[in-house]
Amino acid sequence: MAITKTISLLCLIFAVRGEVRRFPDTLSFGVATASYQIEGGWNASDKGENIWDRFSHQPNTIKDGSNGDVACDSYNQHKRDVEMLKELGVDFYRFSISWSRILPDGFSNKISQDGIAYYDSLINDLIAANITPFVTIYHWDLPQRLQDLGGWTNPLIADYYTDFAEVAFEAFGDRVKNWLTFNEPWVVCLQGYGQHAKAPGVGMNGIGEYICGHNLLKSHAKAYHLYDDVYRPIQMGRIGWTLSSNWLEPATQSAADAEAADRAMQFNLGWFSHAVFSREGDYPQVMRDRIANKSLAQGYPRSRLPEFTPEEIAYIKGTFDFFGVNHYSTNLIKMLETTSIAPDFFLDMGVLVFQNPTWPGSASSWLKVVPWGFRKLLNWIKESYNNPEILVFENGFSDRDNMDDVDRISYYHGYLNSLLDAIEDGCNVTAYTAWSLMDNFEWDEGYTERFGLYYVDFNDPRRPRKPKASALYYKSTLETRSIERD
Ligand code: PNW
Repeated sequence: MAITKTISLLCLIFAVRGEVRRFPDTLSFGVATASYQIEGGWNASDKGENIWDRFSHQPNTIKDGSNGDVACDSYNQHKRDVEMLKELGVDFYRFSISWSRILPDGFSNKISQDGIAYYDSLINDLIAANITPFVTIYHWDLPQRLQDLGGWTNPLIADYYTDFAEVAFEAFGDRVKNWLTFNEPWVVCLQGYGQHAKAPGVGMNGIGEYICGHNLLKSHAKAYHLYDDVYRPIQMGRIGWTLSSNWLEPATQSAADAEAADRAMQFNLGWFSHAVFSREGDYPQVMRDRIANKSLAQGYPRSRLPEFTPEEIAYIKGTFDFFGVNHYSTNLIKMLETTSIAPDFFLDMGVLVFQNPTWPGSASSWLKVVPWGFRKLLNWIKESYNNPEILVFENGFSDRDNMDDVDRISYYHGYLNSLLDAIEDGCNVTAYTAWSLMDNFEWDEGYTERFGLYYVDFNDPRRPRKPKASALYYKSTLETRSIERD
């Protein structure tokens, strides 16, 4: 069989190459998914409509015209999911809670008992299998009714979000000890509110993303404080969030490009990390200055980037128990200053973002294989924020339709080596998460890009899952807690 052949070939290569690198005992391994991408059951029981239901049911929003109505059918098949997690031998499973499955109208006056029962059953099965649940409270599926009220641009969303988080702490916090408030606010705000690419597709470039980000930061802080004040003393868990970041490498040795890359890091990771993890708090100075200056030049009476009060800065600063990061790829950055009447996030940033065409690609246009960027990113976080505990919550590779996924294996092999390099550099990384347990609904790309360790047949109504070669690679890596040096 092809897969067995691939595995023995890899073993042979490793055996010839030699040196084994062990992962520290302090590093735990998991896999991740998200509710809308795997659950299906979009209108099961009393579940309410969310922005991805609405968005994907409109024509011409999703590349292959698909949606997450059924997805991987995990709403009915979570027992099989737990079987797969056991087969892989992971320490933890990161999944998210669908807000409108728990609170059909978005508000906490009405709690769905079926929704609670679904996650109860999943959590109980995980704990019985000795797999630690890591729960993302929000992974992009806002209740549509709350979007009708402005979604993340409505300042009251911080209250509604914290109400939802409280329902989750109350219902699951006796067993769930690891919480993430948000997955990738940068993508939520930039692609959902600045651009049209992702739900709700507001497309208010240079304005929508900043308002979204402002309210999202406040929502995160509010939920953190609620947990810290009320639930931590009784439930004794930890809470943070996970931010996406590519590594941004200067395209040339010039001082201008070094400055441009630095600025791009601040507009990407820094937009959401500076307020929470830095000593000073607030948005990065370079963002505040540039957006304010450009806004005034464009005739706006105030900056398009909203301002925090000193009280808000203090309230948001330090709201973390760890630094969560999702990492996939690397970009090259060149200085590019242009003026424009139209507000635009990328012109605010003022750099050119591109990739080296010789870097190996994937099924996703933005995802090139650049393992060394992972080490640089982890070191950047270590240097910028006083060596925090880092948990990597996503890392992975996309292809199209492939059981014998040698390119995914080589991606993981390269990135795990780079992770070990970073740990040897002194980065305090304690968790690594592969995205994803199985192929799933890849947002606006539909089912055209597959990230799974398990293959899912989306043409079969039973959505059968089969381990790819990479699942066996990950399993053996977790068994031996070691890899071969690259
Ligand atoms: C993440 N980029 O999104 C999400 O958390 C997952 O839900 C998603 O399936 C996965 O990565 C793969 O895309 C990203 O443009 C979206 O760099 C875009 C980027 C990175 C991550």
